[in-house]
Amino acid sequence: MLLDNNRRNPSAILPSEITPQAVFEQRREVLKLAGAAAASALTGLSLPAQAATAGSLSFAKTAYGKEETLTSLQDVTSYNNYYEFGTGKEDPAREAVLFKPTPWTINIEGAVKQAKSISIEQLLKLAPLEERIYRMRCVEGWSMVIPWIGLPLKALIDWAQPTGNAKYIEFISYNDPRHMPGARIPVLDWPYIEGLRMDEAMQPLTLLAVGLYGQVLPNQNGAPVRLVVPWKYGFKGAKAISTIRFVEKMPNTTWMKASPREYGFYANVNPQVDHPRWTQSSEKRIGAGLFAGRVKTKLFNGYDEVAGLYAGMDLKKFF
Ligand SMILES: Nc1nc2c(c(=O)[nH]1)N[C@H]1C(S)=C(S)[C@@H](COP(=O)(O)O)O[C@H]1N2
Ligand SMILES: [Mo]
Repeated sequence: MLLDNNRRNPSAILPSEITPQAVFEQRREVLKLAGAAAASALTGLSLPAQAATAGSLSFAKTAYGKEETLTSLQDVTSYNNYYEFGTGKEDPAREAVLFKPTPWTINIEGAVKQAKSISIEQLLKLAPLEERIYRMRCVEGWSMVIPWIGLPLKALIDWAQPTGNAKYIEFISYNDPRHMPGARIPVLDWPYIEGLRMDEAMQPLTLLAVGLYGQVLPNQNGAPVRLVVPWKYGFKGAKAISTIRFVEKMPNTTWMKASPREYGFYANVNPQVDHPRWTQSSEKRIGAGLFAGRVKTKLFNGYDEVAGLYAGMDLKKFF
């Protein structure tokens, strides 16, 4: 059933159809987009030419994270976790080059007034786009600072009109082994599924990102739309979202299925609760240099405004 839904998002070129000429044409297209994005940096967001609302979209700068030192665009786009395109950090940048994230729709289903779908073009009209600089912390012990462009997830939730039975939201990433070499390998239980409690999803920090560094979201970072939840470990940020399902029960997420002892549903950044294989008390900033040393990790990644969501909860138990 999930796969049926996902077939509505076909990436245009099958691996078997790729000729050297096709590869060349695609690359040229990619470069053209990169050029257009660079030209409009800081003032506009260029959408892929194929999108219905081609051209430039503006986004507002915000105060979020303006004091932070950004991780370089090079590091943000070449050191990635995206197992659908391989388990190596450098795999996604290479393997996702031909992936076509347009046209795209997100299916909205489950506990909603009416199941429906929304195109990226419609999504972008739900709320003004904002640039927000967020600290990102991966459970593996490294971190980055990324200038995302996106809109609050709350805008989409309001549009979706969930019913009173909606207690959690499930995010299902696009999954098509024909276009995602890593998805042909059962390293995870595909498709990639993440989830949030409803109040976490409505929290103003929770973002649907469609861009970074003034550009359309690169494929390796989860084009065309991915979740960003800066007070949680990076794996909560499902990439290339194809379905959003409102549910009554806590979703069984991909990483919980893979290793429930290591990955909890909440996955809040917490220096007091170590992962069995990695300390969570400190982190390495990617690109900070060989001698920079480790940075102390903060509870909720320093986003103290979310503490109220977990008042009275034992964060060691609900990790
Ligand atoms: N669909 C999907 N989403 C995913 C992942 C993945 O493998 N598949 N990896 C997660 C992990 S572990 C991290 S740290 C972030 C990395 O995002 P970035 O590459 O944009 O920094 O994406 C998350 N989202
Ligand atoms: Mo991660």
